[in-house]
Amino acid sequence: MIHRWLPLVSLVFLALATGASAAPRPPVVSKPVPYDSVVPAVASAVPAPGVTYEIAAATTIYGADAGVRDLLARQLRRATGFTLPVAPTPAAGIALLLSGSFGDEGYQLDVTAGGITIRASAAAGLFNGVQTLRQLLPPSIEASGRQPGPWPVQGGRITDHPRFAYRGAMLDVARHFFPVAVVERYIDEISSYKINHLHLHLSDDQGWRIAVESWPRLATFGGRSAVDGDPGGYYTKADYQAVVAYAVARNVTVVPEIDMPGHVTAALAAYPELTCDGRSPPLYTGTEVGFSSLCTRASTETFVRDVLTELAALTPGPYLHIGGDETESTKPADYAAFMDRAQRIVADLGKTPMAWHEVVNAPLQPGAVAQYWGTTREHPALAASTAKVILSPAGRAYLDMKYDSGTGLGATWAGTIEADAAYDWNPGRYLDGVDESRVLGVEAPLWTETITTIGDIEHMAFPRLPAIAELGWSPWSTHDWPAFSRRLAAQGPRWHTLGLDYHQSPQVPWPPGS
Ligand code: IFG
Repeated sequence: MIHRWLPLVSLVFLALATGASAAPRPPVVSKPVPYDSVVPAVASAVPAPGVTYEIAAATTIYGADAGVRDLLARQLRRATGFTLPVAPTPAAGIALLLSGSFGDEGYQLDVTAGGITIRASAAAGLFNGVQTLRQLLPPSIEASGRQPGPWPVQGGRITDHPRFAYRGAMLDVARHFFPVAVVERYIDEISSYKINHLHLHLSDDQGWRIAVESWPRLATFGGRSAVDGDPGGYYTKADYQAVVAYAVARNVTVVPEIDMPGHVTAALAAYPELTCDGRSPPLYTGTEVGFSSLCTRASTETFVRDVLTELAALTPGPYLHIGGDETESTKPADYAAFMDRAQRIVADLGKTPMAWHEVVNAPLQPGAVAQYWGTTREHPALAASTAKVILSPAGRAYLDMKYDSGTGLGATWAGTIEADAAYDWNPGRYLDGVDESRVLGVEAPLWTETITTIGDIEHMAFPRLPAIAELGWSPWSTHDWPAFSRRLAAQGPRWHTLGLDYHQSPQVPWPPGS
């Protein structure tokens, strides 16, 4: 039998003897990423065919704004392994310049064979330009360790700016608590798609998540519970300040929410004086809504003022969100009086009140913002009000809705939302009687009744959060599902490299390596 193998064996020896190796390894040619792969779609892109700049060992990153400059250097050093020194004054390589008039968050990105320049009027614009630049590099740039490269960037010019000023993501840290590190990773992920607000839902029936010195049991007792009896927790002031600092460095404004007068069982369990009958309910670990209410009497106002005063002092952003949703256990007249007073307290603290859209059933403070979460395209009271509007239509933007009937996590009360449904709506013309001029922007809430890990968060947020990010940033003229699905596909290898556990939507032509 061995005779049958002789020819093969001799062939192998012959090959080895003559040094003939396997087929030559194809050269690693990283074609530059095309400009139309970027999410959100940019306002204007003029590629220069055949022109590329290659980030290499000699590249320096320079610019006066050390924040964005040093953040970019850290991000690029990891995967390239290059030193990438930073400098405050011009040098060869990547320039981040504060010059010109590009609006609050706009930028201009120029790539020539000699270097890359990002110009902006403010650091926010430089940050946004850097997010675009990251997407113009090969997906392996997102790796946490050194990759072979090369690191070409398509030559040309991108001029870009947002359609809406408010592009938000909400994380419900009350139903389930998430440590600072998880919130910071989520900030990394949302800010890479130019989302610039993180709304933290800090209190609800199932838990109180922020330390309040004047009412300590809110967190120390009210923070013990979570849905299904899962581990509770809360942010100390230092924790919250760390999240805020991390967010600010990535052009993200934190919007804290204390949900009132409903969704308050954790607070009532901590302080019986907040109830009308003086008897605290037990801590709650279920998932019902609408059954709790603060006792809306004068003494409760002290509680509201104390809590919001401490929260305002920790929050550099302009908004305090006071909730106001699902108050079936509060009499309408009491609700109106309570929300009127709470908004005045927010305004007295120099902040702008934000609330769920039910707030239009109360007198509105000038400048108050209503967050629409309905499932229809009309809300007459909201249309008739003076409120500015943030759009979070539950059937489009609620990331806790299942993708389809096969999704393990999430709910279906507002329907199922696949990638195309998250994308195919126009925030500028969504609500009857609400003109685009009243629309501050969009926000994608992630409620966490069924969400317990960063993997769960990422599975529900990706690919739908980038869809909401594009609706908030890109000109409506770029709105096109087939093109967007290809742009989403280009994100797949990046998310794979990041170890981000996204939903491989069957609607998206994911490439190999996704
Ligand atoms: N509605 C409740 C949330 C949450 C959500 C889950 C709002 C404003 C259902 N209120 O959405 O607390 O339970 O999808």
